[in-house]
Amino acid sequence: MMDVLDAEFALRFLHMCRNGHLMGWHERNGGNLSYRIKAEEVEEIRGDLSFDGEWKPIGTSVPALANEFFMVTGSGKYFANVLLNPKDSVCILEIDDQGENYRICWGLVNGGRPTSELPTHLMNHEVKKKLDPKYRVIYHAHCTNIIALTYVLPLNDETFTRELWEMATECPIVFPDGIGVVGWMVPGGREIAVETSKRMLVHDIVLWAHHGLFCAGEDFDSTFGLMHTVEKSAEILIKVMSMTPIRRQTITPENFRDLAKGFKVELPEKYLFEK
Ligand code: 2HA
Ligand code: ZN
Repeated sequence: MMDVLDAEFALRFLHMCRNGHLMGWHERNGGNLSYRIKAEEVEEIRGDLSFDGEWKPIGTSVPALANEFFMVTGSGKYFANVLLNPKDSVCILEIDDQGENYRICWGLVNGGRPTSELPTHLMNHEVKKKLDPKYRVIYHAHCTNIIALTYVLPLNDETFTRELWEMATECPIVFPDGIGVVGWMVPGGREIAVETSKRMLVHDIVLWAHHGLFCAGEDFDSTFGLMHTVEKSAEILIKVMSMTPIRRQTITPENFRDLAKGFKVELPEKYLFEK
C-alpha cells in the first residue's frame, strides 16, 4: 500500500505537466493531461483513495472504460502549479460500471472538476484502448507554432502531415499515420470529442484548428515526445516559410519511400503526392 504521490505513474504525470509548462505550451490554465491507470497500480494506491464521492455525468458514454481509473488535470488549474500542489491541481477518478458517470477518489482537495475536455480525453482513451490496450496517455497542449500554421495552411490531413514530414527526417518515422485535422469547433463538449475520437481511430495526433493538439501514446515519454516532435517540425516550417516562399531542396516522395523501406514503416501513399 502506498500514497498516490509515491507512485511512479503519479510522479511521471506531474513531471510531464511541468515539462509541458517549461515548453511554453500551457499559458494560464491551457491544456490538460490524462492517464489510464493500470490495474496493479490502482491496487497499490487503493488505500489512499476514497469511494464516497458523488457520481457525476461524464457528458458522453464510454462503456469500454467501465470501472477504469484515471489520473487527470483539473479544470481551470495551471500546469505551472501542478508540482507545487498536486492534490489541488490533479485528481484520480473512477468510471462507473456503465461508462456514463465518474467520481473523484483522490485530489482536487479544494474543490473543482476534472478538465473541461474530459469527454474528448475519455472518448480518445476508449478508441485507443479498443485498438491497442497498451495506449494509456492522452495529452492536450497549446503549442504555438502548430496553432499558427492553422491560419495559413489548408485544414486537411494531407497538407499538415506532408508539410510536417518534410521538415524533419524523423517525422515520418515518429508519426507514420499522419495527423488528423479538425476545423474550428467549440471546445469542451461532446461534439468536438466525437470528431476528435473519430480521427484517433487512424492517427495518434489530432489538431484542433486555432486551438491546439491532442496526442495519444502508450506512456508519458512517448506521448510527450510525439507532441514535441510535431511542434518542433511546425517551428522549422514557420522559419522556412518566413525566409522565402521557395524551397531550393526538400525531402521528396521518393526519399520518403526509401525511408519507409529503410526503417520498415508504412507511409500511406496519400501523403506522398506530387506537388
Ligand atoms: O483550458 O485547454 O481546451 C483547458 C483547455 C481547454
Ligand atoms: Zn485547449
